[in-house]
Amino acid sequence: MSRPSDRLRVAMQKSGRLSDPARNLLKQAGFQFRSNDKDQLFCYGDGCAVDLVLVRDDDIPQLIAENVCDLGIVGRNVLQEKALELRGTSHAGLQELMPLAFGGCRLSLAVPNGLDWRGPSDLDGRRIATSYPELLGEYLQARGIDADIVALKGSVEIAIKLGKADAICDLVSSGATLVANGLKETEILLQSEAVLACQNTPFGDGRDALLADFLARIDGVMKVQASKLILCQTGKRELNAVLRLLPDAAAPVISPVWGDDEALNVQALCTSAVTWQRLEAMKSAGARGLMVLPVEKLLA
Ligand code: PRT
Ligand code: ZN
Repeated sequence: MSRPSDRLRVAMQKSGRLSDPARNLLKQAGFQFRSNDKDQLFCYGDGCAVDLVLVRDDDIPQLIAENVCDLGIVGRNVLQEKALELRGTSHAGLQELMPLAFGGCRLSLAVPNGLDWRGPSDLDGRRIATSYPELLGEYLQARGIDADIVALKGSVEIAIKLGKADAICDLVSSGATLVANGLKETEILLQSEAVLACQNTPFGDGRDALLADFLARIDGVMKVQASKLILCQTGKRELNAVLRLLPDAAAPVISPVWGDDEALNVQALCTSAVTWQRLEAMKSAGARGLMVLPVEKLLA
């Protein structure tokens, strides 16, 4: 099915863990929509060439593969599972364009607490319940493990109690669900987060330019979210020790302090986490008056 080439259609989760952060991301990137009513399934872009389609997260990869939508915001777990499922069919291939730093979780194997776990080969001849049969199948095959995959749509964590499986392969975030069900995490198959997905070939029409602009804006928002401005003073002799603690600051600005020949001002734009531990280490290295400021907009 061909798509109009003068607009981008973005699929995202209608309601669930990813829907609010996905909407916020688009809002921060300056995209607005005519209806913010969550019951509406199609939201027309207001003053922009981007429209929204609100669906279940599991449907997003297929909508992209079938050309119904151009882009999607979806968990890497769902994207990779569907990409494996669509392999060898006539559907277009899928790719991850950009990780989005929310919806973090991992796809893991878990077994009952009482089981003595020696390694993945313990699963030989066992039954494993999962909603991710493709990813699990690929993992088992790569290790030559012959186990039965019990595909379930939900409630995977109780499959062992129900006598349906000996182990499970499910998403884990805090780990509280596993603990509540007497299970322990043994192997991580996939680290996941929300990602921007699309087909793995260029559109070959006006949407390629729209996509480039869309990505530049999303990238700008991601960089701002990760960026912090650090201001402090330090002595000339301590400067190098302080700068060593700012390896992520591309070009720190160093300037004199009025009336104090031995002191310097340091201004650094940091692109990774500025933790209390890091600030304490900077103080021990000779930094004074440390101040951390959020960044609102960045234009490189
Ligand atoms: O209705 P729809 O199909 O759209 O939504 P859904 O119910 O299928 O998805 P939803 O909203 O639950 O999750 C959407 C996406 O969020 C997932 O595909 C993941 O990419 C991501 N995500 C992040 C998670 C979790 N964290 C998560 N903890 N998805 C599910 N869980 C579940 C997990 O399955 C388990 O039951 O939470 C439980 C474990 O959580 P902890 O914190 O106890 O470990
Ligand atoms: Zn779902």
